[in-house]
Amino acid sequence: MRRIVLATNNPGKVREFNAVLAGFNLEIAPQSAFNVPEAEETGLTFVENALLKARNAALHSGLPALADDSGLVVDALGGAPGIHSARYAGPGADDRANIAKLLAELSGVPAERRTARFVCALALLHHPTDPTPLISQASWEGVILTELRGANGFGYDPVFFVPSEQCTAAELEPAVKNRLSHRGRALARLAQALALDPIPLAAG
Ligand code: ITT
Repeated sequence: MRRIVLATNNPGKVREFNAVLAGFNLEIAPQSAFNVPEAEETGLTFVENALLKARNAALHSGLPALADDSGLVVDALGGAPGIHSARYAGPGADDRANIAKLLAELSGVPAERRTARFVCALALLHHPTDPTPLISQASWEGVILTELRGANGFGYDPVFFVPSEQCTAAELEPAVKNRLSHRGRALARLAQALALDPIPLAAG
């Protein structure tokens, strides 16, 4: 069994990764097990920040590392909150505060202009100085509602309406969200890249 460290401190992401990766031949170690310090997310793109987080976790754990950088891109806000989604309402902001700020910024914007997408970039580094990481990215289209609906998921899920399902991401069963979502589909692409990868992940 190949062992990798999952480079995230977000419990919502951990739940989704563990559910999707359960079918892979991988043993997933949380980065909390290695006291990995917070990575400085200085990149300007999701991909750059995913690489920074994976490199930081690989360095401090000695294991191959998988990181996710993700966020919500809202057309009427010029792409905000984007790479700043986790702390949109300020340092230490929680999901409620971030959603409240999002709805305030969109106040008065009509339904047809409330289009948005979740974006997820994944980076898998074989080791900290790996010059050939595996990268995948996917997005998920939706519309931002004016009020919260549903209790599943995390982050902006309660205001992210999914047209194909006629409900919010927070009203979807977790398995359905993982099949449709930016993260679920980026992971499926990463699995394809991993299957073709000539570089072995070190056996744990
Ligand atoms: P790590 O860096 O430790 O992984 P984080 O939450 O700080 O955790 P990001 O910088 O990638 O991670 O921020 C992603 C934010 O985007 C996340 O906190 C949510 O607010 C939002 N987000 C990402 N995926 C989401 C999803 O599936 N559903 C709802 N919100 C999501």
